[in-house]
Amino acid sequence: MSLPTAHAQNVYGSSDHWMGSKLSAREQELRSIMSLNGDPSGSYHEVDSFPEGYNYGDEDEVIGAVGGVENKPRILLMGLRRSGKSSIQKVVFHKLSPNETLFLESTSKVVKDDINNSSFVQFQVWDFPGQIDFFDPTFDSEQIFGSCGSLIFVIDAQDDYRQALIRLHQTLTKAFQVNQNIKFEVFIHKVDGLSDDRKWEAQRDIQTKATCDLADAGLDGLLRPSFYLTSIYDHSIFEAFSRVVQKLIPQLPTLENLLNILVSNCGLEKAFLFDVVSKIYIATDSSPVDMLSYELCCDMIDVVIDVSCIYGDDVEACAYDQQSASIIKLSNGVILYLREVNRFLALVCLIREEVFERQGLIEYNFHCFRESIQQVFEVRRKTQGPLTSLGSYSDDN
Ligand SMILES: Nc1nc2c(ncn2[C@@H]2O[C@H](COP(=O)(O)OP(=O)(O)OP(=O)(O)O)[C@@H](O)[C@H]2O)c(=O)[nH]1
Ligand SMILES: [Mg+2]
Repeated sequence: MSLPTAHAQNVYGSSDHWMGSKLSAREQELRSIMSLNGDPSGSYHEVDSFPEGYNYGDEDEVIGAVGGVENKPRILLMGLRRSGKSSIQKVVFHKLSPNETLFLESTSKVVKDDINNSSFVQFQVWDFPGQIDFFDPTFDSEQIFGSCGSLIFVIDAQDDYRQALIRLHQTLTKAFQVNQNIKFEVFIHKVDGLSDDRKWEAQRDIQTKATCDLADAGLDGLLRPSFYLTSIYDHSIFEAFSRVVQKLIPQLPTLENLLNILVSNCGLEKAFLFDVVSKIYIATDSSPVDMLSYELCCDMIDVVIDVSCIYGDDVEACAYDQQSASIIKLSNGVILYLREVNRFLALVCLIREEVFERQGLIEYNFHCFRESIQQVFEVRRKTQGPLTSLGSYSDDN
């Protein structure tokens, strides 16, 4: 059902109005956010073509290699041996199936992985060997922690974690000495093997002990790590990584605001802005995220890509393009709605069936939302100067 544009305009104003007033205010805010965060290394590069085979390629590089990846925000994966660092990186960014991680070899030197799937999501993941020694003179902590955005410390919750807690404390304090702007994240990992009670117990125990250690070192209040329960065998690792990545996106408040406007104007239950390749959500509206909704949305992306790959007319064509859209009706009266936002991002929403009767309004507001996202890119292109042209982005869309 499509509603006349005139009606839509009466209710929501013109496209310009919906966007213009909001964005001009947001634009100012965005500029200040960007200058505040002022990350000169910036994740602002020209958008590349969709990675082949819906993957980022296996262009892992060893530290010291030269190239354009050097100045992107870094996410460091640290933790004891066999805690699951490489598995996390391979499952989230290289589509390795969790069972295949059983055959991963132990990492012997730092491996850099360039994640370059969209202009909003550009960073490097550095996977460290478990046996790294901070007191080794060859360990250059200035270089490693200096321009690091996030440090993820992985703890194997199925193992005795006393040693891991000691290492966690050493790692946090060492990194904090060098760079006080790092976002510290602790993954309490492999929780698939634990009962719910043991999961919460492990989280409480690890969180309390880590916080006490920091308090003893006089760092409580200064250094506040976030804790997540994760496993590669369910969506928890994607959800946790989503929240880590979001903290590195300076435009997050703008994106959240746009999603909030969309949700309230259309009466949606929940809306996620997904990076299609990794299924990381780079923003969502401000209502709480429930894991089931997130999993449903992830599954929907898989279905859309799979159906498109199998039944698409043109075998050569990309399985995700401007025409990509899908509506899936669930038996509980909820509708899953997916629309392409640009070649890397998709909007995935949960909508109640009765609300979806006003599909025309939803479509109209989606177009306003899509335009707004492009304007956010445009603002960034202007503020970043001619070197990081994102023009191709909107042209292609
Ligand atoms: N049950 C379970 N096992 C996991 C999970 N994540 C990783 N593993 C297993 O943990 C083992 C070690 O994983 P790796 O990813 O090699 O660990 P690592 O931290 O990179 O180890 P090093 O490179 O030696 O430091 C593998 O057998 C994985 O299959 C998880 O979420 N749950
Ligand atoms: Mg490893």
